[in-house]
Amino acid sequence: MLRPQDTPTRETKILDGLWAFRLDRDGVGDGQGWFRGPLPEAGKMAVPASFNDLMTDAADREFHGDIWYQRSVRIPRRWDAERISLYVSSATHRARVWVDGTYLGSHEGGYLPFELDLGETARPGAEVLVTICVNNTLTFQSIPPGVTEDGVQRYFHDFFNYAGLDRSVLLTATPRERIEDITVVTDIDGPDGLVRASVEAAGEGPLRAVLRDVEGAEVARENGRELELRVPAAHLWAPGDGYLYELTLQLLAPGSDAADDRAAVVDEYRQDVGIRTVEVRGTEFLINGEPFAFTGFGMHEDHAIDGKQHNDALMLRDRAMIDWIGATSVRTSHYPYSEEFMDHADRTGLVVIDETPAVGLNMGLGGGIFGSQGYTTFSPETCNDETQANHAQVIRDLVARDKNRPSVVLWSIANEPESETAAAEEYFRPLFEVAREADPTRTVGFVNVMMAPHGRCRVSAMADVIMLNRYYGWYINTGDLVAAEKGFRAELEAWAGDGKPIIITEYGADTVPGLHQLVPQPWSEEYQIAYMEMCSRVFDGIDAVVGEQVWNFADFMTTSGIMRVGDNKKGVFTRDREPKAVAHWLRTRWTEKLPIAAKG
Ligand code: BDP
Repeated sequence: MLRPQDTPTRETKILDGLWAFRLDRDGVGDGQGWFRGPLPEAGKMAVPASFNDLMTDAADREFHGDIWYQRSVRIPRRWDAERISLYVSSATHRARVWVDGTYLGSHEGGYLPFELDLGETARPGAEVLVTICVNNTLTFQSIPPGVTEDGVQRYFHDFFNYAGLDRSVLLTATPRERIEDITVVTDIDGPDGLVRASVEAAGEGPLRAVLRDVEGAEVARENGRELELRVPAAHLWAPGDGYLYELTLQLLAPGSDAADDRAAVVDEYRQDVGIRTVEVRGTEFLINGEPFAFTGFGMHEDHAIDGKQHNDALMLRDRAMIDWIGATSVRTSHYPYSEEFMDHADRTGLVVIDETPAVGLNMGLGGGIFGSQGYTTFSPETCNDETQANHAQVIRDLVARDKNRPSVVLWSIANEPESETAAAEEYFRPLFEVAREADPTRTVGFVNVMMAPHGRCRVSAMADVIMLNRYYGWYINTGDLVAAEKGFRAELEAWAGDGKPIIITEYGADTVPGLHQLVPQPWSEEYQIAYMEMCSRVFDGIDAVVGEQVWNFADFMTTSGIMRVGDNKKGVFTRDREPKAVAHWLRTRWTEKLPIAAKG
C-alpha cells in the first residue's frame, strides 16, 4: 500500500472536518443498521481528533465500545475510470467501514493506516455516505492489550486510551494500472550513494525512474522494476541534516519505450529518498559509518483537548523544542506516530526509534510500574497465539508504512513486555524473525523493563541493541541518589559485558513545576536536575551506553490512580509545553557537552 499523494496521475481529497458522531452506549448500532442511512440522533465530532476530551460527561470520556462516525462526500466527477479508495490514517483500535450501506471491510489495530477500495460504490459525480464504526475496546488479543472487568475497561499501559479517528481520512483516486509498492534501500560507495529500489506495479508497461536533488537537478536515471541508481558525490542524509532526494517513478503505457520522453505516463509516484547506512558494530551504533549518540526523549502524541490528534502546528512547536534542547533522536513511545511527524523527522534529520503499539504485555506491572494485575501474561486465556498473530501483523504494517524513511534506524517491537520467562522467549522469538524478514536492513530490538535485569532477561539476546528503561532514584532508591548511582552503574556494567550498544530509552522523575527545594526531594524541580546529573555520570562512565532518552518529553495524560496527580509529570516540559528547570540543564548537556556525534 502506498500513501496517497497528488501527482499528475493521482489525486486526493481530504475528509477532515465535522463528522456526524454517536457513541453506541447500548450496543444497538449494528442491529439497527446505523450504517444504512443517516446516523440517528447524531452529534458532531471533529476529524481528526480523539473524541475523549471533547466530552463533558465522565462516562462519555471513558467510553469503550463502538463509536460511529459518518459523513457524506461527493466523488469528483472527473474521477471516472479510476480506482477510488478510502485511506484511514489511523482508527484506534479497529474499524469497520461502509459506503452507502455496503460493507467495504475492516482493519485491526490503531495508529497505522489502512486503505479500502470503494469498488462499485464509487460513482463519479455522486454523493456517497461514508460510515466508519471505530471500536476502542482492548482485549487480551489486541495490541495493546486490556481487559473488561464488570463493564469497566482496564489496560496495562500508563497513558490515557485516547481513541477515535485521530488522523486524517482521505478519499483517493489512482489509475487502475498503477505503481503499488516501492522498497528503497540505500548504500554508500566511496563518495557515491547507491539507491536500490524495488517497485511493484499492476500494469504491463515499462517503468522509468528519475532521481533529483533538492534543486530539482537530475542526478540519476534508470528503467526497470529492480533499480540501482548511482549518485556521484552524494549528499548523505545524516543526523541533523535531513537531505532528501526525490525519486520520480513513472509507469508507462504498455509497448512504449522508456527512453522516449514523450511516452504516455500511466501512473506517477514520488518517493523521498535519504541516502544513509545504519549498522551496529560491537558496542557502537553507526550511521553512515560514524558512531552516533542518541540524545532526546521518549514522547507521546498527547495534548489537552485534542488528545492524540495530529495537528501540524502542535507538531512544529514540539519539534522546535526538540531542536532547542539539542536532542538528536526520539522514540515513538508507545505506538507509531503520525505520518506527518515522520515526514518532518525525515526532512530535518531527526533520528527515530520506531515503536509498535505493543505496550503493556506484562502483568507483573501496574499502570505505571508497581503492583501486579492478577493475570498471567502469556497463557491460552490471556496473551495467546491470537495476540501474537496480531502483534506480528502490527510489525509488518509498521515496516510497510515506514520502511523507506531514512529517519528510522531501529525498530522497537515492544515496550516493557514480560521478558524473563520461558513463555516470553517463546512468544518473542518468532516476532523478531517477522521483523527481520520484513526489513533485513535495519536493527531490531525491544525495550526491557527493570524487573528483567541482566542475567534474567531471556529476550535481549535476540536484539541487536539493548534498550533499557530504568528508574533508579525514582521507583527504586527513591530520593537516595547515592544508592541509585551505585545500583544503576552496577547493572549497566553487567549489560555492557554483552558487547552490544545500550540505549537508555527511559529514565526520569515526576516533577511538579514550581515546586522548589533547597535540599532536593523527589517531585521538586531541583530533584529532577540532581537525578539527571546522577544518571549522566553513570552513562558517561560506560562506553557501551550510546543513547539517553529522557522519560518524558512533556507531561502527559494517564488513567486516574494514586500514582499520578492529574497527569504523568516526568516531562522535561509541562503539558502546555513550557520548560521545567531541567530543560535548561539538559540543553547545556546536549548542546555543549554531547554535540551530535558520539562521545569522545
Ligand atoms: C515505564 C513505561 C512508561 C511509563 C513510565 C512511568 O514504559 O510508559 O509512563 O514507566 O512510570 O514503565 O512514568
